[in-house]
Amino acid sequence: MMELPVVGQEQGGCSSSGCGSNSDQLSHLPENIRDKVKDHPCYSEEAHHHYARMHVAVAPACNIQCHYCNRKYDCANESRPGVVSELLTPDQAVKKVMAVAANIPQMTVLGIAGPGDPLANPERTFETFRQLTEKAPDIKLCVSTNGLSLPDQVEELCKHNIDHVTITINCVDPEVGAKIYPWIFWNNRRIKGRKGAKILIEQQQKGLEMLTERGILVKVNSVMIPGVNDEHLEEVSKVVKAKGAFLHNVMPLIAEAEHGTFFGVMGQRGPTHDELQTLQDKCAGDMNMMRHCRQCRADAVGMLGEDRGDEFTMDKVEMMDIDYEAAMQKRADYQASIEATRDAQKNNTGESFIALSSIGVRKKETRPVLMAIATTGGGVINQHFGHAKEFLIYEASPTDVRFIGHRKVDLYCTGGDTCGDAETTLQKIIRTLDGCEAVLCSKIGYEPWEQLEQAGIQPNGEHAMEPIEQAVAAVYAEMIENGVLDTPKENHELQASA
Ligand code: CLF
Ligand code: SF4
Repeated sequence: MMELPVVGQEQGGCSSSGCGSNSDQLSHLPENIRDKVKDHPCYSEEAHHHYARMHVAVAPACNIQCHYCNRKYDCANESRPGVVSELLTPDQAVKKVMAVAANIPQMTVLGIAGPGDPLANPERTFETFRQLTEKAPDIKLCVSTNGLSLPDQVEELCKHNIDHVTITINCVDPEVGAKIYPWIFWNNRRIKGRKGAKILIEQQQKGLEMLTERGILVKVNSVMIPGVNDEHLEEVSKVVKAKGAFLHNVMPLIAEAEHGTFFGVMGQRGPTHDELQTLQDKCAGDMNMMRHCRQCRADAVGMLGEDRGDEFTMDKVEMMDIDYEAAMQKRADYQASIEATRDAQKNNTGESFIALSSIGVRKKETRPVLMAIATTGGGVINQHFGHAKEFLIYEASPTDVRFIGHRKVDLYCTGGDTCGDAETTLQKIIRTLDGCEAVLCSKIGYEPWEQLEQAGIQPNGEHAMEPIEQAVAAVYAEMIENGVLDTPKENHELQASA
């Protein structure tokens, strides 16, 4: 009997990025690299279920203009790069990091990502890193840049033991670049159009090479802009991979007129879920892909997908009385318990695949299924449907279960008297979950259950507290056994809505 692969043994772009599995996808990496990524919520998809990151907004200036950015715009409901609420000095930033470290023991990474470009503000950025290396050596340091001044800063980055650098590379062709970057500020001059884009691209590529030569892990972020660089990003992926980038994160453009960005005002659309996934899959042939990015604010705090920034405004931080010694012990204990959970989950993952593979051998041609998962973290299904602000999307097939992204939704259950609105909100959620055939959560009310079912999405609350991939595999096996997948998906939806 042919054995089907257990999750994580599949080959492909996601395997070493950590995308797609609770099993040990990092196992093939050399130990020194594995150590650098295993607790980093952005560099390892599996780690993002367990560990948190925070950003400190110490870098106000930027040396380029992107058509998707307006740094003057500041809205508490925003969730996109280049938006910030509270600019900090390096001293304030360090205080804030220590306060968060004491209160969120799973916070393992401190990133500087704005609100401008961290390397266009080298004094503020490196002073923050210098103090943190001294005061919080257990926290990994991370930086994200547009790359224009990167080659000049590589040695300084090395001095501060920074193992993770993100470069946003949207193109390797200046013609494409001229449509994204109206100007750059270079050698005290504003350089516009193609000429500016060419310099930016050269600096990005040079910086990438210098970092990888020095063993620093480079993640490349690319914003997918339909009609502008979408068809070009496969080429970008190939080029950056050839130069040693560790991970590629293709993110959707977020552009709304009210943001006041050029693209927003001009009505440039972002990609659909399907367009994004298709491009990520194409790039994955050449590159490890990140698919769990939440396009964080420059002052984000907490697990990816949650923002606890309001708990740590500077006025609140100043009032906190923290016993750092006790806090550091608490961090160590908490992280040890996370590791025990992760180990247990890795050991468990294979079990459901034994069941799945015995069915899959018979039904090798069975179509894949998308499932939406409600979780607050920990790698398990532990959230009430009505409390979910986002759903993780997994694809189950006869050969594996893989994470493919997340979808944000409005909260269905807001409590109080707002339930009059619930029907509309529920309809929006159902639209957002388009393409999914099951939703797995810890609990769900009668009304949403009924409406989801009518829309062809089967609610399932039977796998509460189970590891996500194990549960997805089990539900997929049940669907095969019950003949649900014998009906083509389209017909199934038609029947459901009839
Ligand atoms: Fe921050 Fe970026 Fe470091 Fe992560 S975020 S500087 S690598 S610690 Fe992560 Fe946020 Fe996506 Fe960035 S989810 S926007 S990829
Ligand atoms: Fe905005 Fe960042 Fe672009 Fe600068 S590099 S314009 S801060 S998105």
